[in-house]
Amino acid sequence: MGALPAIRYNHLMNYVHKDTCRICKGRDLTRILSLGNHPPVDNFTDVEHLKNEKRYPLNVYFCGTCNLVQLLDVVSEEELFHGEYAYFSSASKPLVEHFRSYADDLAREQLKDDDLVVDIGSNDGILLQHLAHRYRVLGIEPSANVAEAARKKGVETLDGFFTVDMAKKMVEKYGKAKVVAANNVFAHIDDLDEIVQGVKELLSEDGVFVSESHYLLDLIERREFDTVYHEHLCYYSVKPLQHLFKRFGMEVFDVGRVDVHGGSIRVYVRLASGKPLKNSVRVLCALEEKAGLYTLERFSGFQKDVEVIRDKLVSLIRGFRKEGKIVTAYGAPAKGNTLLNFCGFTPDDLKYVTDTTPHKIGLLTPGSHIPVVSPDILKSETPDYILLLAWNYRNFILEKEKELRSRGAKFIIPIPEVEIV
Ligand code: DWN
Repeated sequence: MGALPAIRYNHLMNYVHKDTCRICKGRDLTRILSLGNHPPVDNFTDVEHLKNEKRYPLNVYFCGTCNLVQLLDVVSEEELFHGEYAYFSSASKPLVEHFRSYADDLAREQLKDDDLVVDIGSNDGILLQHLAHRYRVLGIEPSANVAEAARKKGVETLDGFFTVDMAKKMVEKYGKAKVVAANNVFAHIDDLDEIVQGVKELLSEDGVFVSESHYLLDLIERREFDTVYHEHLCYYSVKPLQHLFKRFGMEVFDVGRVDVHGGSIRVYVRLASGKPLKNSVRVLCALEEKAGLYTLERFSGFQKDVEVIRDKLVSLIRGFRKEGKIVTAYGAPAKGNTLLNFCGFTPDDLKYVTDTTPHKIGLLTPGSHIPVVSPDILKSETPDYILLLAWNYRNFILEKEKELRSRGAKFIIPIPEVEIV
């Protein structure tokens, strides 16, 4: 595993509370959401390990200086991304399609034959697999089991956490990279300075750093509170990212919104060049300003909004259970565990949760301890109600489960508002 960041962990609790902003190092930090104490959302467990389960504070803060929305309770990377990580990106077909299109974008816009493409936090090779036939590709993945899945697809993958030291060694061995990607990982990093310095080390003069993360504007506007969990240390908007990269002589030169993971933002970064930025940067910053993302007031009602969703879900599901109805859940995503634990659901509320990820099947959801089972059970059993935890794939799943719905099963959609379809 790569070097842990140089912050002290409480050896008993494996976490530390910071009191400075991750980007500007300021102290003007105000809590805007408190979800209670939660176990790491990807730490699916089993009966013999229940007693070892730890919970950590899950609170979101707003920085009054650079406006970064972030967690300050940092759980150690070892605890979160230990050897047996449960998340395989390719378990979700819509995500495979998204990254195929993403790879096509990079090939069309950024790459020429034999360029080196590096993906930090490459998971099971979901992006690089679509580029490996034409370019030199290199994944970096700290979770051994997931890295192995990438290698099986022919994607060369280095073990460990990305650091400046790793970048230097990579340049010696592979040369400079034309593209360095970091998708659904740049929001997971506590020591952003280390990563940005490493990216600068690795990138060629005309290289591009491209990163996709869940987008703060979607989170707030669609009340996607369940996307808050300890892996997600940052909830980005463009302005704080501009502040971060400017500190390293780099610039965000293009941005785009992408319809994945409940709404994400893709940013393109280069060495500061004096060349004009794409109009997209100005447009999105203006949209963020209009939406109030740079003011503390914008977040003042979020806690209440989230509690309304929780109370609706709890009364709905426990009402159905009182009527003797069978209620289950569909998809065991990381975010689903934030929702289950914030609602305080247990197997008395939800009989099981189905998931297509082989690694998760047979385990229990962290905190709520609901059994994860194969979707095959739905071929022979028709629950009365199914809580769609993987709501970000709503259309795909409702279409896929037409036959199940024709048997009378109804889906409860929790986000952006509670509805039954
Ligand atoms: O940062 C992260 C986000 C972006 O991705 C990672 N820490 C983990 C992951 O979050 P997630 O687990 O919420 O991602 P997904 O892709 O929303 O997870 C969907 C889950 O649902 C997977 O476990 C697969 C499952 N699934 C299913 O059972 N049936 C998915 C589909 C589409 C299905 O039809």
